[in-house]
Amino acid sequence: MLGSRVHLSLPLLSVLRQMGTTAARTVTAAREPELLSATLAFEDPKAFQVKTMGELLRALGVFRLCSFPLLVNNCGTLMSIARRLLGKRGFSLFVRPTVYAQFVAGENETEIFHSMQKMSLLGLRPMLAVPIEEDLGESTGEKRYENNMEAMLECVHISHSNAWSKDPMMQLKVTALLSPELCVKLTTLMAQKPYDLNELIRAMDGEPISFHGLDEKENAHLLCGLRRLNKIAEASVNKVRVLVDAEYTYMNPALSLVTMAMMKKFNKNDAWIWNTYQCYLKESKSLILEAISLSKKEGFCLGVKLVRGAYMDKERKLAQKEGRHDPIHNSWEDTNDSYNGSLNAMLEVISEQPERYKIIVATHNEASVRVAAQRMVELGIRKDGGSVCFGQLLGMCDHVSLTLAKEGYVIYKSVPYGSVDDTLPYLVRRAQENRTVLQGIRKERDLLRQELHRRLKHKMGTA
Ligand SMILES: Cc1cc2nc3c(=O)[nH]c(=O)nc-3n(C[C@H](O)[C@H](O)[C@H](O)COP(=O)(O)OP(=O)(O)OC[C@H]3O[C@@H](n4cnc5c(N)ncnc54)[C@H](O)[C@@H]3O)c2cc1C
Ligand SMILES: *[C@@H]1O[C@H](CO)[C@@H](O)[C@H](O)[C@H]1NC(C)=O
Ligand SMILES: *[C@@H]1O[C@H](CO)[C@@H](O)[C@H](O)[C@H]1NC(C)=O
Ligand SMILES: *[C@@H]1O[C@H](CO)[C@@H](O)[C@H](O)[C@H]1NC(C)=O
Ligand SMILES: *[C@H]1O[C@H](CO)[C@@H](O)[C@H](O)[C@H]1NC(C)=O
Repeated sequence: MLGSRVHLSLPLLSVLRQMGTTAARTVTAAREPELLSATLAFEDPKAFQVKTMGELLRALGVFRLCSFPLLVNNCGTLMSIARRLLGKRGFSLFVRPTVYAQFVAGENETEIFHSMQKMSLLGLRPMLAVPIEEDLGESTGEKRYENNMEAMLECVHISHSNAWSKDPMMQLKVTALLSPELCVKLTTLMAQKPYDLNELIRAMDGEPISFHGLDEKENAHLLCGLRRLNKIAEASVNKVRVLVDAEYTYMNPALSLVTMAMMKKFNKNDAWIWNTYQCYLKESKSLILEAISLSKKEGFCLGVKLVRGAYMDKERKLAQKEGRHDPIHNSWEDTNDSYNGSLNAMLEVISEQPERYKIIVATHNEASVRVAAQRMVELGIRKDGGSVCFGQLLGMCDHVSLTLAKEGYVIYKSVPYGSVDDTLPYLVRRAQENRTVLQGIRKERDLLRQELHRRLKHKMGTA
């Protein structure tokens, strides 16, 4: 008995020593899950040894800016005023070396190549994202959507054609290929009478289906949009996993509809198309359970990107304005519980069929990451098996990502690329992520400072 305990603990002990903890002596095999949380303490400033001095200082500066609530809460307005006052070039001169460099990989393949290569050396995998964003009233004709499709096809190409791509992923925004207005209309129509997945699939293959409730023009646009989605899925299947983003509640059902159709068509043997679930929504848990049972009924593999959700303020304001009930959980704690519940539901089906169900735990929240890692041990899910992976955004919480990579977990960094103007709405949202900004980043800032001090001391010691 004692022998087996010692045997089981040895590899963990050595990990603990590496991480510099002293808790090792109390180790027993029965307490393995707690041990694991000790190794995932995310308190090791060594994670930042790989950063250059410039990167270290930049990160500290940007996070310092993010710690002023006044600045953060009005960041959208400030950015657009600065953009108007300074003009495109002047604004770019100011934003590029700071906020942009922190959160965006670059404008084109040449520029992103460097940062991707470095990431892959650290054991991080890329999840490229073309930040094309649209909300209602911003769309302009079929040509624009065709251009967006070309940009996404290029993203598929960049994602899988380089040495740094290992089982690559990319993000896809449906509203870049199908007008947000139509997505809203489909959402309303679906509530009255559901659409048939098979009809959508036939439309993807080019059949001129006429969908109920749409006029001729809308129907034609839907057919074009479905063909665009089909083209991207065909280009990426067996090469790049495509993770469809969740957006606003008044269009999400339509986005899920086309995503489910793509899953049914392309996910026969493996999850190439994934859908996103936002746990800040009161209905998120039932949506996930629905997706699981649909995948069983229709026989497709299900990939899930689990996030808390990025559009809280806008959703709340809109619901208030329209006198609807708030679709977002009442408190952060409720969102947190909801995340835990959905995570658990997915991990349980994964432990039964890891080849048919996959999840990316897309969060910067250390507690959520630890809970996931703990449940994986309890359920016997392999950390390097690929059915459970983790995701963080480029430039955010590198201490979490680098620790996970070091511990052998599969970890992706979401990497947006594009011009300053195209990535602006994305940058504004990053600054506004309250909790992460105010808590997680505070810790990252402390770790960055420790690393800075260590280097300065080292420099003075050798000088
Ligand atoms: C790889 C990746 C992909 C992503 N894709 C998407 C996507 O497709 N769609 C999308 O919407 N977002 C997406 N995101 C963004 C994600 O939603 C945010 O990064 C996330 O909300 C931040 O939460 P957290 O778990 O990292 O941090 P935490 O700090 O633990 O949580 C902050 C989040 O909790 C929620 N919250 C905060 N206060 C309250 C409150 N008072 N009441 C209720 N809820 C509250 C909000 O969602 C807030 O963003 C993605 C993120 C990553 C890393
Ligand atoms: C990539 O972008 C940079 C900066 O805008 C530019 O200098 C460079 O010429 C571009 N390279 C290509 C191949 O487009
Ligand atoms: C959030 O949820 C996790 C489980 O996912 C839990 O460990 C943690 O204590 C929760 N935090 C709060 C503040 O409720
Ligand atoms: C997380 O969810 C699981 C299952 O729903 C539950 O057993 C567990 O107690 C939850 N953990 C926390 C910390 O809430
Ligand atoms: C979070 O941001 C919102 C607006 O973006 C703001 O009203 C709120 O005060 C912020 N919360 C904290 C704790 O800074």
